[in-house]
This record gives sequence, C-alpha cells and structure tokens, in this order.
Amino acid sequence: MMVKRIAALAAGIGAIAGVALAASFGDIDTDADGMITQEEFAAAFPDAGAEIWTATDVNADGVVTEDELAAAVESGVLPEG
Ligand SMILES: [Ca+2]
Ligand SMILES: [Ca+2]
Repeated sequence: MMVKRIAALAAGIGAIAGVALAASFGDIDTDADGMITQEEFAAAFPDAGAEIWTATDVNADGVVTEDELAAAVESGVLPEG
C-alpha cells in the first residue's frame, strides 16, 4: 500500500543521511585532545548548523566531550557513528 511505500522511502533517506554524517568521536576529534571544538565539529558535520552545535554542546563550554556526543546521538540530534 501507499503508506508502506512512503515509510520505506523515508527509511531509505534516513539511512543515506546517516551514512553521510556518521563519524566516531575519534574521527571527529582530529587533534585527539579528548574534546571536539566547533571547528572539528564543522569539519565532521559540514551540513550541521549552529543549532545542532548548540544542541550537542549541552553545557555550552565551547567544546563537545565524548559524553555530549553520545547523548546527542542517543537523543537523535546526530546520527549514530
Ligand atoms: Ca579536539
Ligand atoms: Ca560541552
């Protein structure tokens, strides 16, 4: 039926976006100092705007920790890496 086809299409689009954005903490933290700066974040997620950065940097200290990244993935702000 039509509804099923739309659901399948949406799932397919989601999977493609996930692949394009997926990255692990170590891949994003290119200088390996244990924190993701906004610069590193933008390099890993070129399509993510300031809103997504703000939503990921929960305590607004200007860097994203591994915990914050995991929380963002868990809440659906970022795709799973
Ligand atoms: Ca870093
Ligand atoms: Ca933070």
